[in-house]
Amino acid sequence: MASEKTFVMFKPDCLERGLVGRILTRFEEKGLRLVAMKMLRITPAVAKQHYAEHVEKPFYPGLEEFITASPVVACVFEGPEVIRVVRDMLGATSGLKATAGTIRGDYSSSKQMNLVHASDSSESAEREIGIYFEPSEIQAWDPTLACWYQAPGEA
Ligand code: FUP
Repeated sequence: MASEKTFVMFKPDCLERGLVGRILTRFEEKGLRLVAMKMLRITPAVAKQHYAEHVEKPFYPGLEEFITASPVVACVFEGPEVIRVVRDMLGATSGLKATAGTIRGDYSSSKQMNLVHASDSSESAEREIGIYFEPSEIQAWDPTLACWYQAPGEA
């Protein structure tokens, strides 16, 4: 299984509620490889780029106000099937619908304030990583303990 990369973003509600460490820990404990991370404030222009498919929707103005309201933490994780694995860990878009045990199911009660964004396909992962990171900001590394997270040939 080829390794892939996904874009993950801790949204303003996650920072305001002090949940970045707790949720990042879930990704680390799962064994996902962190290869890039930065804190930034999303501008309205970047919000329109990130949420291009939603700009014309009625909920977009509120979404832009929310996503630009406080800083975010943007990350890239790498691993086999990591795009699907992270989406499964997040759960459904609305925290009210997300299954208990998922990140949104455990910590969110909102559709808009759902704490964490993650790419939903390899095309969106490539596009979203390109919005937030230069190629030189992404680390290629092999954690020493990687051999205790996956058997030879799995990663
Ligand atoms: P997801 O892929 O689960 O993050 O969700 P979507 O791509 O469907 O939506 C993007 C963001 O728009 C979500 F994180 C939350 C927000 N949203 C709303 O605020 N209201 C809606 O009715 C739908 C989505």
